[in-house]
Amino acid sequence: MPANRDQFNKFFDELEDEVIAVAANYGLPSAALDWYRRSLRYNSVGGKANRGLSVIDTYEILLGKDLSDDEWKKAAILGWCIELLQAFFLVADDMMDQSKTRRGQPCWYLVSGVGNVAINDSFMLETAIYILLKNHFKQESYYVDLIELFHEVTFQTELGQILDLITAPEDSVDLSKFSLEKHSFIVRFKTAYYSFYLPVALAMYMAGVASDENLKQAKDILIPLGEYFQVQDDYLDCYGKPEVIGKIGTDIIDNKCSWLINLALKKASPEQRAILDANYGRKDNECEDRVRKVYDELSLEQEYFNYEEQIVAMIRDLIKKVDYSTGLKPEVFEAFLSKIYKRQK
Ligand code: DMA
Ligand code: MG
Ligand code: MG
Ligand code: MG
Repeated sequence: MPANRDQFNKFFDELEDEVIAVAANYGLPSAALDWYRRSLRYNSVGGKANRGLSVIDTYEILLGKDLSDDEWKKAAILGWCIELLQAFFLVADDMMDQSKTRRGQPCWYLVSGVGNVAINDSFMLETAIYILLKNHFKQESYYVDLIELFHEVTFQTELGQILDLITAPEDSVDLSKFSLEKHSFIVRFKTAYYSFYLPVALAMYMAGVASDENLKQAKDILIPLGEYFQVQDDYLDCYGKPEVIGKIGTDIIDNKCSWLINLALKKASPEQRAILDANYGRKDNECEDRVRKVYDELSLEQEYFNYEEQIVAMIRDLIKKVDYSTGLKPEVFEAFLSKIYKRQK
């Protein structure tokens, strides 16, 4: 049975108390302890928690049985560590992107009285990961592996962020900086490692099947899968129904290095390219409509459908070719793929 979101969310209370207790042990005054608690809560809870939950689901598949209470708890702790990692990235990302809302509420740095203190808060969300790892995994043979994995995935995500930030600055449009190759690097690094590879790798360590070969096999499937997920996100930003995806797409107006614009740049005639150069990334709905019109002329929606069939066939093929004699299970990858294939939101 898939992990229960309410149970997972409720479990955060315990972990929050635990992290606060470590700060309290240093004698941190109560006003600062309250601040930390508020930041932990505001930024970690309230999302879909798909990444955290997938650690539990993957662990259960790898063990091939229902989880005991202790096993569930360990997986849930690592699940929350991913949610904390994401919270750390998002608090900083929203400041760098000058975003206004996140998960239906104001971005943390815009909450009254927070402002640039959010920079230190983002660091403290990251630190909470290592407090939890130490409290619960120090006695495990794979403790150092977990720490190294979090550090490596953090660095990979930061590499994706830096390329994203300098390729598509909000205020200066230069489409010559874009390419499908750059798009692939950005989305693999800023999304796929921490969202797809990390939950599976964590479950693999707990299940005792995290040999170098198995980790590589998992990565070789999960990174392309994560890239496909982000291409869907880019597609839905333009072609998804706002009432279904729950937001109005802003990639064209925001000068995003989206899969669609990169494909358009590749296919455009000189005339179409001129229209894209003059209208992409402008804070103006008429400019946005002109870009959309070029997308339609280039049949980008059909291109996306073709891409989806092709990438899914490739991923299915990769799943078939894995060596399952050393602990991996095809269901781990199939579960991810079936959750996202042809998703509408
Ligand atoms: C967010 O990327 C990045 C990380 C590493 C969490 P983004 O700015 O493209 O996404 P969003 O639109 O959610 O801010
Ligand atoms: Mg952002
Ligand atoms: Mg960003
Ligand atoms: Mg998007």
